[in-house]
Amino acid sequence: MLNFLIFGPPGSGKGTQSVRLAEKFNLKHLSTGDMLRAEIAAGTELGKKMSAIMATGELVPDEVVIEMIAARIDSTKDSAGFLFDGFPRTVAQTEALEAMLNERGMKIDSMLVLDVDHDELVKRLILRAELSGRPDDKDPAVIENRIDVYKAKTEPIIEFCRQRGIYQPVDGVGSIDDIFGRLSNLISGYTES
Ligand code: B4P
Repeated sequence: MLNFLIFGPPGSGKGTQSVRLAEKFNLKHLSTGDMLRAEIAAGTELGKKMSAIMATGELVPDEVVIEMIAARIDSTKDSAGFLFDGFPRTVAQTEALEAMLNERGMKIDSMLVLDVDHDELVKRLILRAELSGRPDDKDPAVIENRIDVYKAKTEPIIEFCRQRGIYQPVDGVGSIDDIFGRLSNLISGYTES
C-alpha cells in the first residue's frame, strides 16, 4: 500500500484536492478535520470538548487525533493506500503515524506540500466562511491564529520529512484543476512504478 500526506497551511487546498485524488487513485481519504467536525455534528462528548478548541484555531490534543486515525487504519479494506489530509499536524503526530504504519508493514511514501502565500490563504478562507458557515473561517483573528499555529507547530514536520527524503513541494496557486494535475503527476510516479 502507498501512503501519502497532503500538507499545507489552512486554506491551501488540502481538503479540496484530497477528495479528487482519493477517487482517482483509489486511496482512502482520512481527514482529521472532517472526523472532528463529524463528532461535533453528532453532538458527542468528544465533539463538545473539541469544538471550543477548534473555534479558536488551536490544535486539539495529539492523542485524540492519533486514536481516531489508528481506528480508521485498522478498519480500512480494499484501498490502494491512504491519503492523510490535515494529519499529522505536529512532529509527535508524525512519529506516531510512522510507528503505526511501520507496525503494519507500511511507511509514509510521500509528503505533498501545497505552497500558497499568506494573502491567498486568508482570501480563500474568508470566501469559504460565506459558503460553509465554519466558525473557524468567520473571524479573521482566528484565521491568523491558525496560520501562526501552522508555522509554529506543523511546519517543523517538513524538516522531519526532508530528512527521510519524502518531501515534495507543489505550487498550490492556480486553478483547482491545474493543481490537481500537478499532484496527480507526482502520485502517478509512485503508482506506475
Ligand atoms: P482542517 O479541517 O484540516 O482545515 P483547514 O486546514 O482549513 O484545511 P481544509 O482542508 O479544510 O481547507 P482547504 O485548504 O481544502 O482543520 C480544522 C481544525 O481542526 C484545525 O484548525 C484544528 O483545530 C483541528 N484539527 C484538524 N486536524 C487536526 C490534527 N491532526 N491535530 C490537531 N488538530 C486538528 O480549502 C480552503 C478553501 O480554499 C476552500 O473554500 C476551497 O474551495 C478553496 N480553494 C482550494 N483550492 C483553491 C484554489 N486552487 N483556488 C481558489 N480557492 C481554492
